[in-house]
Amino acid sequence: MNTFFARLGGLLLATALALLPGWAAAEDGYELWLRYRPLAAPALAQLQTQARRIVLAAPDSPTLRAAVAELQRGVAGMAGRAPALRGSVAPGALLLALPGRAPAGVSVDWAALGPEGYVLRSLVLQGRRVTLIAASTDRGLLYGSFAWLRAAQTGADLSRLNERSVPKVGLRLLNHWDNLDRHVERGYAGASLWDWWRLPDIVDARYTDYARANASLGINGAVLNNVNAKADSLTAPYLAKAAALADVFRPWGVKVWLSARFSAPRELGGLKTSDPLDPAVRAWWQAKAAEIYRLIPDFGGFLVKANSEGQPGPQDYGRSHADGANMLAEALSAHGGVVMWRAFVYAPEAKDRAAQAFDDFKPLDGQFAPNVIVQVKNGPIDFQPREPFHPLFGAMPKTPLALELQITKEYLGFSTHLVHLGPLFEEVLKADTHHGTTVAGAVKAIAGVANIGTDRNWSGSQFDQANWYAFGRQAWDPDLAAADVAREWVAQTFTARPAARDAIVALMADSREAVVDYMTPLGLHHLMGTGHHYGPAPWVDNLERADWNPTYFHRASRSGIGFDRSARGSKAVAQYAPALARSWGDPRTTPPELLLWFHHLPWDHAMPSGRTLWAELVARYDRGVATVDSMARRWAALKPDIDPQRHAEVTAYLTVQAREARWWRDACIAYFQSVSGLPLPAGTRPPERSLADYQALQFPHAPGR
Ligand code: BDP
Repeated sequence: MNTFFARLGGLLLATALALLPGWAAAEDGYELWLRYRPLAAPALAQLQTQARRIVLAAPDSPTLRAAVAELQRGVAGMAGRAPALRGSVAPGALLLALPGRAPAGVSVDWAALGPEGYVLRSLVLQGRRVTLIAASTDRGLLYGSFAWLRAAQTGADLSRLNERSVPKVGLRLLNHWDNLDRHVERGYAGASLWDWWRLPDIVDARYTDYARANASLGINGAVLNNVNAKADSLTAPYLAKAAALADVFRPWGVKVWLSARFSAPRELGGLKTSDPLDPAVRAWWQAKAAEIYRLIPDFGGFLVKANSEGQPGPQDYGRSHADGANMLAEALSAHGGVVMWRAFVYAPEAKDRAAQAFDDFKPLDGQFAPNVIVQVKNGPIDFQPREPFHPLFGAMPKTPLALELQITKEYLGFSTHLVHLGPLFEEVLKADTHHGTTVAGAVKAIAGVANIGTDRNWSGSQFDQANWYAFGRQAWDPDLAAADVAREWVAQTFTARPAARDAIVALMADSREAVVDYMTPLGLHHLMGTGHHYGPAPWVDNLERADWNPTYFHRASRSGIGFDRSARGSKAVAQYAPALARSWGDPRTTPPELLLWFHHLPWDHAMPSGRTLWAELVARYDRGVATVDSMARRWAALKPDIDPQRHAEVTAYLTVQAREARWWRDACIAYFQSVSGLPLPAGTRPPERSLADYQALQFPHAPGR
């Protein structure tokens, strides 16, 4: 072929690809929400005038350099040319300013910004229109830079910025349940990112991208290893490996933390005991802390799971949780470190598993050292599709608390089911404890059990990235609406076109209630299969511990269903503030969403809908299935708006989810019907298979165990 035409053809093809909204690039999800794809007019022209150069009114530092590099990368991606670093204020400058360095005319209440807050402001300075990014620290500038990039990517008017943001909760951490062999407990996104074997010599470039992504959300710490910890993490070779990661994370404001095994003094130190009151044990931890801080001067501290599910702890020596936590706190305090002591405890002899953490920890209020934070799961059982908030929130006024959320969806369909967690996070963060504060207002730290692994898309599915995103953004500002956060994520990740963007946001919003409906409606909980927690197994009643059995939680019989936690039952409802204890203690004033969490009721109990409880249960299972079907239809209609690679991927996942929502519905209805002995409500589709068929399904190799 004539070379002229060949060239012309190539040119036309290149032009056509460039016109597609960013689809020419591989869309495998690796770039997360930091894609920085070319903007279209008029946003493009605006960006070009608003980001012509970067001017620094701040001393050089690795964090400042990270901020500048990210701004340059973002603008280069969106506008085609990176803004140069220049010394003087000129029109269209992005001015990064710290107190004492800002040019005349900049007026900011620096102190009110604290160590992490920032201001983004469009203003006229010395007669020139510029954008000010101001903060009290270089970390604040980093967060402000990411906020500006978010504004640019989501289509905000960059000439009229006026935003001030200060995080409401100081510690915002990911908890990685990662083992040293790279298996991730409850991980559904591949292996652990941390290549402990090759560290510290080989430092994967992905560690930087991980830290960038966290910094873009304001996540400022990462616990690297599983709460079911091995003492090995505290040995010199592993500390050197952790230090190498800390070096990568540091410019991005992400501190390294470690889960500490309570029996380490015996296991590593050769001591005869790990008794927290033993002077040699205390000395061992002090020396260990000093060793860690020599390697990692900004080490965050320890996360500890003690006397929980077989882990060692102070009670092995007749000591209390406070004794154990305070000993570690003492070792860390000289270095500014913190102990996150988990309250996830339940003993086989407890009458009601949901009640135990409160019973054990509430009496310890006031006994913890100031640098201990008690870390409490969002609900009293274990990361279910819906739980009431944990009664400890607001009930330990003298103890700093942390809220532990689970981003990895252990009980919500792993990374296969599209379930957006923003609404779940919002529900708990904004819950009114009736102790004069919301849950978010009652905590000093928010931790999220990470859903991150070596999968190209980081989280196992495209939409699971949104759960990492939502966690970070809602931890930074718990007052944000989950839907607004989802809108930001969609605009940066899939499309900023309003109709398509909002359709995706609506689908995400529906997904949370859908999973509650098709798995555990009306306050039911823990009906999942043994060990793996994936599919339905409400019939299981033969496990080693009663409180691992689904039958323990739903208590269904011929006469009714539900766990009675009212005054007639376990009385756990009395752990809530009086106003809540009253309303949740009475089935007539308990919201249907929590009904069977707190009450055991006859199958013919009349529901607000006019149906019997039995008919309502079936209707909710049906509604869950119908919602997933509608999510799949709505996604299919979005095909023209989404790049082919990710559209196809999500479609495949939704197909699995639709099939498995039916599995959940059919297996649960088949089982509950076998117990209630009631006919299916008129017009109900009977389960596809027999109860025995569902009961026979086994999943010995499910991931994450
Ligand atoms: C449960 C998980 C288990 C964790 C435990 C915990 O099934 O793998 O070790 O919680 O939080 O959700 O300690």
